[in-house]
Amino acid sequence: MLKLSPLFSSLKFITPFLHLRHLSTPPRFSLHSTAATLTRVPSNLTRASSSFLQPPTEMGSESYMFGPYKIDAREVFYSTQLSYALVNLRPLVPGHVLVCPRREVKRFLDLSADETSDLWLTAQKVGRQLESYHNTSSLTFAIQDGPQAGQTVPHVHIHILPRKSGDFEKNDEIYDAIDLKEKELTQKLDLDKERKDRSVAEMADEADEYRKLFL
Ligand code: AMW
Repeated sequence: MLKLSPLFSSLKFITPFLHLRHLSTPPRFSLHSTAATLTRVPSNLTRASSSFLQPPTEMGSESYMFGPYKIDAREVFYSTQLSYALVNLRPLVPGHVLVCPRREVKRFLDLSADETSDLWLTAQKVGRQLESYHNTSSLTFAIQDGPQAGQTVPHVHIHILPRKSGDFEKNDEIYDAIDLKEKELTQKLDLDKERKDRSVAEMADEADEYRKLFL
């Protein structure tokens, strides 16, 4: 059975800080408009039929790169010829996963039409399964496209986060949590213990569970 990181129990600890952060430093932009931008799916994709989705590929011996990181194949739970989905090293909520193009592309704008279609259709498929698996009722899809948008790994990735009532004090605080830099977290929140990288074994266990959802 999937064992969840102790980080999840720290969310209530994170949220008061996020709340204070809003009070002390007014956002330079509306979180609502950011959320809308982050989650907007290209209109041509809303009409796409599932036939555009590349068929799933066999997994096992393949190698995957996530920016500069070589990803252990055991952490990947779904893949097509153009995209793959992996569990997160430091998930913010249960089921926080990433969907990436196989090609190492830094910016969303650099994806081909086929890669863009496949990436979002893969995200849709993964999101549907994880929402159900985690017994949640909503999903956050987010891309931080470029370093000034908060991207820390220079390889396009869609964050998928199953959401449920009360997971964050205010819904949009999830975007702050995605954006918070490691340094800021360790300095201000002393979350070293909770935020430490998960082991390959723990991530592989989670990926094993999710892989069964796509058989
Ligand atoms: W970004 O700030 O670039 O939008 O998000 C990077 C995400 O990638 C974070 O959620 C982080 O936890 C995750 N991450 C970083 N390195 C790895 C890795 N080697 N394997 C899985 N997830 C990773």
